[in-house]
Amino acid sequence: MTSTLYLHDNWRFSAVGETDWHRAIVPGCIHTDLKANGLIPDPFYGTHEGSLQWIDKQDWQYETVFDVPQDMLNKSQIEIVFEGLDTYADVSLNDTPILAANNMFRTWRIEIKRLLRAEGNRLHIRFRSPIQEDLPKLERLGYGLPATNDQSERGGLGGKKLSVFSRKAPYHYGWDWGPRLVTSGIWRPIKLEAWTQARISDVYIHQSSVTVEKAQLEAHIEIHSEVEGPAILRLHGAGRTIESTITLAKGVQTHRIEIEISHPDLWWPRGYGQPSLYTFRAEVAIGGTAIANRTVRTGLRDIQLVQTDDEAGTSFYFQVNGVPVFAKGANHIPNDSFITEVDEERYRHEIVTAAASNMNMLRVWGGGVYECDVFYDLCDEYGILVWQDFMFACSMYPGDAAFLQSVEEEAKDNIRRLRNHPSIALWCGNNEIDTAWAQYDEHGGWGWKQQYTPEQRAQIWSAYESIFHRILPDVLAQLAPRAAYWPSSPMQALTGDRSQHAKNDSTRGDIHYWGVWHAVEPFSNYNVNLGRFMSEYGFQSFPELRTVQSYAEEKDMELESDVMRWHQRSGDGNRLIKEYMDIYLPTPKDFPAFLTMSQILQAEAIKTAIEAHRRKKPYCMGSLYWQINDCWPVASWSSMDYYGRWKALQYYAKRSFRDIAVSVEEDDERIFVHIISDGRDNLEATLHVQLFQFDGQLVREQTAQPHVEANHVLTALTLKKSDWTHGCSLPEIVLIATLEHEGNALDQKFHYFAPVNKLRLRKATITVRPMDADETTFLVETDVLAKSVMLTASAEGVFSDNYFDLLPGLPKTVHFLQREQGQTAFHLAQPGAMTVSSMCDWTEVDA
Ligand code: BMA
Repeated sequence: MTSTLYLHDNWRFSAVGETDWHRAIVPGCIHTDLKANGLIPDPFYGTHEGSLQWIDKQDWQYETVFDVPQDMLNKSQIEIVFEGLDTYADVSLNDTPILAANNMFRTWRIEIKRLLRAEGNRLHIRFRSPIQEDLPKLERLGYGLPATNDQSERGGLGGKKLSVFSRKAPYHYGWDWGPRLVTSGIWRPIKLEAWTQARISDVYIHQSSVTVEKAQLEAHIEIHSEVEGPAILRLHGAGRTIESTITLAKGVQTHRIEIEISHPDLWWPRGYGQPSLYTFRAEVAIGGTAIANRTVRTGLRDIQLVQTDDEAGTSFYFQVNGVPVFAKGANHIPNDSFITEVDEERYRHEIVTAAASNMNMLRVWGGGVYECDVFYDLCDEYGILVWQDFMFACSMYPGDAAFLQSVEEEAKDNIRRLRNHPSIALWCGNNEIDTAWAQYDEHGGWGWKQQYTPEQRAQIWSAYESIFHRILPDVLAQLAPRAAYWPSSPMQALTGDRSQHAKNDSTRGDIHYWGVWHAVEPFSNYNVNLGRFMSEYGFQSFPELRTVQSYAEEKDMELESDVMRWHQRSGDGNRLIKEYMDIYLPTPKDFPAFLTMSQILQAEAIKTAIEAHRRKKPYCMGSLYWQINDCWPVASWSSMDYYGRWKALQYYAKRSFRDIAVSVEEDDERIFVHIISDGRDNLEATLHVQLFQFDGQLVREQTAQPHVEANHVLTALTLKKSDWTHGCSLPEIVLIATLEHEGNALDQKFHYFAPVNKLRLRKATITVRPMDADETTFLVETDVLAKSVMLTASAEGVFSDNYFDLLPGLPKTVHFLQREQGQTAFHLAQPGAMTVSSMCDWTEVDA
């Protein structure tokens, strides 16, 4: 059997050329180690990042000394495994060089038995500065490559954008929501693995066909053997053991075992069924003794990306086990600039948040990292589908042989590591490069190609085609034959002509719609600019005051202060938030109120988009907003801040993504009440529509008994606006649509007849009363319509609902859920000190 020894102890580090050594934490990185030793200040505080740009210009060395137990030394093969080195790393063991690593995303395995001794082994890693390493590559190429988000100026490199030359997380070099902190270090585990005779190096459960009746699987079991001759190969799983006699050869070989499971427990995305999982264990035995084994987990499902022509264009949706799934979710970026700071609890908090927000998909965006195993394990467990980008974003890349080879190896390593995860629905080549370069549209794109000579252009595009149209799809087809590949997000189709590139009115492929925000278009444009699959759209906000206080002092609490501008990386971000706020919301009375109102603004924007996309199902089959999380405390498009604190948007998304949802819209004459079902069963529901004055007086009501068909959108009621609002003052009424099934409320939406800043809101007196002896559940009531009721708690956690509107006579019950370590990320708990307020409290409106 393989025995394993993690080499995470006794590490120290120093700057190359210096003699001072300091304690290091492995896995970790140079920035976190410098900080832990008090050698640099907190990189996220104030403007500290600016003074830390020297770190990436310097070479760093790490070393440890370790012993090896005798039983391990006795094995005939001893390998050292580096699951991730960031990035240019020269490794030596007992003064013999064993590895020169050059790609952060690769795994390295080296046989080292001959170099090992029982005691005092010295493992030394020298990390060459990624900046010094890559500058000559730029010189050699002779021209720069576009890399829109690379903040080279901040790094003291002028216009020299080096991110494209390294296979290293692109966001380390800065992004429009992230700092420039170019790390070096041992970012994933290092271990010794020792074995004799044979080792099972990989088990891939290939799903040849999966239906409700039958799953036909083929286990591909890769064995590394140093012996030859007969052996028994067994596969345990799904309540049986399949055994076959094999003949081992020396070296690496793959054996296949077929498995048939009738009526399998299928893996379903959240909302469609249980995300059932199966565990398979492969075992090799010689002469009656098991010598190697390996366990993997997977879920059985059939996933297809369906692109078929229809009268409107070409579909773009995921079909899981034969059911078309409307993808609801968000884009994910790395949870930290220093990825090793993200422990399992933080990953769990994110995935539990996604599931609790009624999402079923996250997109692992291409400017970050191929995520850690635990991220995908959690997605498997919570039924969250993954749209997986390869790590390329908003840049053009070199096409020399060494670079292409490195990309190919990186793709192999990561596909092999991740291909058993049932949650992965799609592999996508890159983020926004097809659209930015726009090869076939001379005047299209982001103005990149126009800077180059015809020869340079040809060279750059040829590198693009090698990576995204050849290497990545080929490797994927070899290693995960039934997985879907999409060359770039967004794109229309791989046509090789102008119609390849995405547009806001594309009737095929996916769309990133940024007209609202970057082009200051009105929120209502979300209703018209939508396509078959909305893989990005977004709107910024500020984090809450507590979070701002983690990086700013009282004197910085002003939009134009250096610190507030430092923690805003989208050029015009702060101005855009203000501009939109002037259009849609009343004026906040002070800075803390401004922070809160920015969250309401963002939430209102994204709610408009989500509901517009869902109402257009099945034409539109996906809505992933930009972005669920942050990598440091900052103003950004996130719905949850760096500390995992839910912004207003997270609560709005939870409501707008409900599996069975009500959505109200109006035109000049009519009010439409739609019911959107992502459910798998038909429902006989009850729909109440009631019109109230802000003082709680009922003006008019109507009830309907709609038949809600599974997985459909229905316009359940169309009301004549003039009849319904007759005799009312429009800024003082609200229409409330409530959908019920067998006495349970499925959804409730408030709809107003004037923009929020024109509503005649009055100062509300809101009471919050505990409903249980434990004081975890509360009844919230008001005396007059209260807009965006905000509850705060001194404990870290979330409320079951928040930032909701409240009408007299319609009290609301909420409970508090605390974050916790362990199996569930949320549990019912006391919120500690609470406050309650609503929009009138944050604006200049007086009682
Ligand atoms: C997109 C993303 C990111 C970016 C975001 C906000 O298009 O792909 O590159 O951070 O917009 O500008």
